[in-house]
Amino acid sequence: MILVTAVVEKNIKSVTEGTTDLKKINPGFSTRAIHVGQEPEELTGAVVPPIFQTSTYQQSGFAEYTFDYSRADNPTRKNLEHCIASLEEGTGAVAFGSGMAAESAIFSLLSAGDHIILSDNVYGGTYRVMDKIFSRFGLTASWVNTSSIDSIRSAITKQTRLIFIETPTNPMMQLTDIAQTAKLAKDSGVLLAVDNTFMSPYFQRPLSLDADLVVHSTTKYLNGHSDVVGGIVISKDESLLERLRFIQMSVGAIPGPFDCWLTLRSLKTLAVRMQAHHRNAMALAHELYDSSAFKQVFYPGLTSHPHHELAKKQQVDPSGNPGFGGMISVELKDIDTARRFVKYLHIFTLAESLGGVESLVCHPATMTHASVPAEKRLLLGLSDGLVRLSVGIEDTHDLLTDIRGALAAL
Ligand code: P1T
Repeated sequence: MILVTAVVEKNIKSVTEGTTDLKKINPGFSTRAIHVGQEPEELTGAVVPPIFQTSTYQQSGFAEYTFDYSRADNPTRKNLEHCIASLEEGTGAVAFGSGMAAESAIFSLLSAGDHIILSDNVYGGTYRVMDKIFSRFGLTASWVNTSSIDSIRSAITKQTRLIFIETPTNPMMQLTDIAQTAKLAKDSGVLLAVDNTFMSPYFQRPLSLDADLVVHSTTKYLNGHSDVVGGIVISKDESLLERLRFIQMSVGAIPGPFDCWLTLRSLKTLAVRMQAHHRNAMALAHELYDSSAFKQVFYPGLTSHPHHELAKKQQVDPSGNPGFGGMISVELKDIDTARRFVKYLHIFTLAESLGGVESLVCHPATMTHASVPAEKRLLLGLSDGLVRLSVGIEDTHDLLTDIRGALAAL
């Protein structure tokens, strides 16, 4: 029993303090994705750490414990937080039960009367939570085209505390210059948060460009298998992390241990998955661009994209090679043409969400962005003919055949 207790304590120590051996070799992205927070378990030698599927923990005396209650902390969740913090080049991360819960934690750092500047095109749920929930608690928001630094600058007021950007945006694929925005934020005493869901840390690391906070819907590329809903916030600022941990523990929007474990398992293949998403999306984007069926094709990897040069600089893999991810939006003539195009696809499944190994297709106006008022959608260029593709990692040839078949049937 004493031996078991000692081993368990050692395990907990490695969970809470991270891997010291790894630090010695300055490991690369995939090594960290596979090993940080995922050391073999010492009690049995299991190469894959077990799931700590427990709500509570035995305490050795009054207030004597390492873990006390799983809303406050859990070893499997901590492993996930360590791993993603390392991939995003942060010093810590705080995991949540969904991307929206993670974003809500960031907004909860603010107080009534504070002002936030947000990208005018964001995921519909981000618009909804600000417009319908946080506005009732006295936060004010300006929706700005953050691709223009001058527009951000002129929106800053004395009450501004946070700039929240999505880059590329969902679903219009517009980019914001993270380094330039971070400098403006620093000069103005304002925090910068970046929703990095579309790129994943494999293709974009905002903290290395001086952002204060990175947020993910881990539901998407980080988990990558369309079987978990989750979210996370990463930072290098210990005081922000402390406040976020307090919000995590107080509000309690936590992910369960099994979901954390599944996401950790998925992270091991993040690099190879992202390369495959990028490869397939590049092939499809060229095919779509060459077709006369589309009014516009939005993919930052195309030289025709207005932010292609910024994408080449800002969206790079850990070796510095540009990568543009797996998301493409296309504009068809109208909603009926969009409906027919989607109907003729066989491999792409009509569904919300993105970033999984399987290809999905979505109609933002009626699905992910239905909560954005129609006039606002049109101002963003988000027409009823817009279709969003989440390009999976199936065989490139099969995806091309699927697209060609749908175009021929149109
Ligand atoms: O669904 P959830 O895990 O709560 O994540 C919200 C969210 C946050 N940020 C971005 C950029 C997102 O795309 C999302 C969720 N998006 C979809 C469900 C979608 O199909 O676009």
